[in-house]
Amino acid sequence: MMDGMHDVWLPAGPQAATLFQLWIAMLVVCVLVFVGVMAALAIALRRAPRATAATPPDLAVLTRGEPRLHRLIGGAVALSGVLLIGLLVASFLTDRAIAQLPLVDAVRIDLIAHQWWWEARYEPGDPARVFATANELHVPVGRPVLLTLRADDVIHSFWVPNLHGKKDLIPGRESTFAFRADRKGVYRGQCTEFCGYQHAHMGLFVIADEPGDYARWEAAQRLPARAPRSDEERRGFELTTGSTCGMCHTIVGTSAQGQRAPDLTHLAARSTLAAGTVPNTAVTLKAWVANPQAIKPGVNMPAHAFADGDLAAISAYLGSLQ
Ligand code: HEC
Ligand SMILES: [Cu+2]
Repeated sequence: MMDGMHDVWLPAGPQAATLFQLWIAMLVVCVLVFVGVMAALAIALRRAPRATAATPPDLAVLTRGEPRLHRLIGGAVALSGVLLIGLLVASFLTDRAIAQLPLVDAVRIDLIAHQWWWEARYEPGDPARVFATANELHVPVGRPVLLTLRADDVIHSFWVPNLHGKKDLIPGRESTFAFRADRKGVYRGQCTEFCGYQHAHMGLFVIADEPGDYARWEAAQRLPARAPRSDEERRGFELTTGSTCGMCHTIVGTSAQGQRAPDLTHLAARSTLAAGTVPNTAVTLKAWVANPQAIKPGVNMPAHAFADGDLAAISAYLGSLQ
């Protein structure tokens, strides 16, 4: 199964790099302050008078005052203020920097969060070029990506740590989010706002391809579904389009036109099923169609009572949808 990096320590884009720098700055300041406080505590403990129960109290300190101590404490308070304001300024500048990604020639994607999967519609503004996929977003290296975020049911949150920070997807409230991947690779993401039973199984992958690979992927995604080639695939096609699947799923070029579930037109081009829950293989496909509840309990797809041979045919057909 696709692993993918999932690590704020390995930024692969300009915004993740800026956030990483802020994180390092905060870590350094906090470590220095912590070490300073601990050192002051150690000195104070060492210098504490070794009094016993019988030692009379030193009342002279009441009239003498402690001007040196006051200066020290005043200085430490002032230094804390300066450091905090410094971090505030750094955080403000980081916010500005990550908002300034140039969007020339951006890949536009509508990203809609569902319980518990991600719907992606590429180039939504252009009816001739629009296509849909789910859970695995390919993007070209070096080109900005502009996401329009929406949620279908409850609040979800998009987070691909190697590429950017988090952003919530809120029902009824559209927002945008831009990032750029500067290094080829597979970057794992995760819904980071608790959204119900299968929240933990709501992963996604951003696959940053070289521009040529991306162009090939994009061109292939835009084609309608491949026609079945073998008898088994044909049987699978008939079972899939002839049963309830099409009420929820779309397979472009067939009668399956549902809008409630992942687009299956090019299912075989994805390496995982059900938002990164299981690898996409003939075995898992069969198991998933027969009883998705066993793999992802509570999922919004019912079990289907097919005979074993029929399941194999469906799996063969879906597995052919490159
Ligand atoms: C009531 C709606 C519904 C019906 C009917 C339905 N599905 Fe699904 N299906 C879903 C939903 C919702 C998901 C996404 C589940 C998730 O990941 O949380 C899904 C996921 C899948 C996936 C995984 C897709 C991916 O990209 O991860 C496959 C494959 C699939 N369904 C095949 C089928 C087949 C084949 C049928 C018919 C036998 C069918 N489904 C019937 C709702 C439905
Ligand atoms: Cu969630």
